[in-house]
Amino acid sequence: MIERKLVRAACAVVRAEADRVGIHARAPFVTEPSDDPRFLALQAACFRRSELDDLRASPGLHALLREVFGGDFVAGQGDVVRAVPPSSAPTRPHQDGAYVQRAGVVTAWIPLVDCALELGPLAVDPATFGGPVFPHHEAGLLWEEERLVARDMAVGDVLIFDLGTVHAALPNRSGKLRLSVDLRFAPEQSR
Ligand SMILES: O=C(O)CCC(=O)C(=O)O
Repeated sequence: MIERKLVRAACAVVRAEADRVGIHARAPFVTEPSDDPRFLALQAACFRRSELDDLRASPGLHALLREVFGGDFVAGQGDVVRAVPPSSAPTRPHQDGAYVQRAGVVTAWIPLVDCALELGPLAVDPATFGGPVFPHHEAGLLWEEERLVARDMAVGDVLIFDLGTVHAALPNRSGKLRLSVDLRFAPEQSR
């Protein structure tokens, strides 16, 4: 469990910056989000902010990382802030290990708002946790949808997975922005 006050503070920053850079519920991404200048502007604006640093340093999150993986973790290994309007193409199935070179990196996917299934949370294939990384094509991995599991998530929840875990986002079918961050951490001893 992550301290809710840290999540709410980060959420206020991401919501305000999304609004400022023009990411609104009625203005979906028509390309890959990372090809949209608003997405890049959001990253630049948010990661200067201390509220995001406070979330990366969350004692609750680091305690969970220690419990799941053992040892201490270093933040800032390729973080992404997401404000996903309805009707944007959801993130396709992939493994972070196809894109992240550093061994042992883990991802904490954190909804910044209560994230029921209709808001498009992340889905994972639990059977792939700890497994090998498969070759990806340009659009990710072809993966059977039935293998992906998602749950309603609430502020304070976190989904933690490793470089081998196949994951994808569900479509955002709500009328609202889905606000989340993916924070990446490396094991302290791999520095
Ligand atoms: O939030 C998303 O849409 C995708 C997140 C993701 O792919 C990740 O956390 O690695």
